Amino acid sequence: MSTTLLALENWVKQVVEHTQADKVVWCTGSDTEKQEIDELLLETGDFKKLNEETHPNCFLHLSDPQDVARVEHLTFICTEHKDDVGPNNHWMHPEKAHAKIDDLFSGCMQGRTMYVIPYCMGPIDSPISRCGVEITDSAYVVQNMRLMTRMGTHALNRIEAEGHFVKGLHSTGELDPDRRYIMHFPEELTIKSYGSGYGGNALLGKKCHALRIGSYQAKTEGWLAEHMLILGLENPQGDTHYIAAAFPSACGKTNLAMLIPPEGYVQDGWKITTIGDDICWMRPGEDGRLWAINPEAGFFGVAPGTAKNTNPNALAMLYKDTIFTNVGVTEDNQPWWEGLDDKVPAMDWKGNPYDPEVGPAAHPNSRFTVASKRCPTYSPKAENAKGVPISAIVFGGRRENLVPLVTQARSWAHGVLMGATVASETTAAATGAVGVVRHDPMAMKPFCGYHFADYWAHWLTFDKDGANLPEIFTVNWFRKDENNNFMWPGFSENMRVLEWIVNRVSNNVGAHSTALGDMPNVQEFNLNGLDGFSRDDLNKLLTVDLNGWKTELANTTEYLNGFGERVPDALYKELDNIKSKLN
Ligand code: GTP
Ligand code: SPV
Ligand code: MN
Repeated sequence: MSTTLLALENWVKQVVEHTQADKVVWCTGSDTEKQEIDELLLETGDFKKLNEETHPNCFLHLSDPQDVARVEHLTFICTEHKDDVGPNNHWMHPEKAHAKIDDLFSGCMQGRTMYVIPYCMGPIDSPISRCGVEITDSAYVVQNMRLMTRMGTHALNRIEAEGHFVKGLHSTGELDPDRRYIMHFPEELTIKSYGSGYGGNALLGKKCHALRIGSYQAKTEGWLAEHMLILGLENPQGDTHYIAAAFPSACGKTNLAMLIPPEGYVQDGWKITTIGDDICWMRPGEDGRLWAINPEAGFFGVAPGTAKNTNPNALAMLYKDTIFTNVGVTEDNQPWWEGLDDKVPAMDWKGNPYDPEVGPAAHPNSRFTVASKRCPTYSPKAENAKGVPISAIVFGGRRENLVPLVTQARSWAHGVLMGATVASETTAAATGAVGVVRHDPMAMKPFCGYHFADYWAHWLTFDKDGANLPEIFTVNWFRKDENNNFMWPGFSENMRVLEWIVNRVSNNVGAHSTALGDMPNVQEFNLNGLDGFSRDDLNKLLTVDLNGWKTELANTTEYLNGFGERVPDALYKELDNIKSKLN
């Protein structure tokens, strides 16, 4: 027996019996364990060693080509009542779901090793943190969980003391897309995932626990589990504001979280520190503010587009102790992806000689896994048990037209409406068509574990006596001109928008009111040192296209109507208010 917790011991025994695993390994999180599993992965070919001189302790993993992204059509929320999951989720009755997936798990680990990974989402000593145990037959998953969570003995100690945990059962199965399911049982705090080894489908602490199960728990317990980065922005006076921002998958969270401000800002004393890049758990503190932690301990970031000029902090952390998944490699065995530099890769992500006629060297959703502490701007505050107080919440999406660069909500309820009505172009982070505009409220479309209407109602409950809530904003870095070029330079220049946001929070800058909300006065917006971008250009990014917005709001109304009577009246009131201002 490797635990004093009977519930855990019994569950592990039962899984061994059911899956017929050959061998059970209880993960401790030790360095020796890491090395042993690395060696095993090298032996099986699941890891390939990268250039030890340029990239010490870095490995390449190439997935099955049919298993490279989240599979939303195979992801289910399984609750007693169908109504509870809403039109935003696929539903299956728990009894049916268990039967279906248990059948797949039956005997699936014969001849395989089963790893038991106790993990803690959030700092080990934080009351906001929550623990889980993932059982998996994938050593690759173990090595990713090692970087992405606080796993091993410390987590097990906390689980044994608390007596409860989220159960996550995972097997790569046959990696057959027709024998694949990602199932969540929020009422049982249980996850079962079969047939995929890819990130969000397989690292169960991340989207499955921290967002789908987490959002369900957060609703019942009075907190928020969100698909948000958290950054600290220190101004030249030395005050730090924490900003949480929700953008859909592959829409810029990692980049913004570790942004290095433009030269002039750095000289003036502005500084950005990183708390998290994907998930934020926050709850009201005694002072009425929302206090947030990053439940993760690492970054599972998009590789393509990561370069010296876009995200130098990411490059600085990626030359060591990193797992690369589905990238290409150069002749001298260095990881390579589109946008990195002008080298020509030798091998593509399928392990074939690189041929630009065939496709990109790196899969568009290729990823790096690296510990947060490798990030040069990683903030020691990320380890705070209490979390950090949030001054501003930002919602965003990828929209090539219509949506302005930045807008501030008039109130909390208006901000909740803004979040609820975000639409964004789909990306390679999930299987399916790319570039299709779809509604993605609060960037949670694939991740909210219950009915969206109840989720918006939950958001609205935070506005109560004694609350000291963050200001809410929307942004869009992705407007394009008639030549299909991005109109806003983005990346480090997004600092200019962050400056406006914190100045609004501390009442240091003006704004003008529009139908959509408050927007920067073009003359006041800091464009110092930004070559090739004029006030006219800025004006274009801040214009409200009245007719375009009338159509957008008609779509939005139809979308909200799709959630039926559970949609809070307050959202319709805010929507009507915008409509009347547009007329
Ligand atoms: P997930 O990990 O899937 O949740 O994605 P993410 O939201 O963290 O997105 P990430 O920061 O990895 O960016 C995704 C893609 O968008 C990358 O290819 C980036 O280079 C690109 N990107 C990020 N920020 C900007 C920006 O400000 N402007 C433009 N044009 N592209 C950006
Ligand atoms: C996302 O898709 O939002 C990611 C990657 O952050 S995954 O782990 O697959 O969810
Ligand atoms: Mn994400």
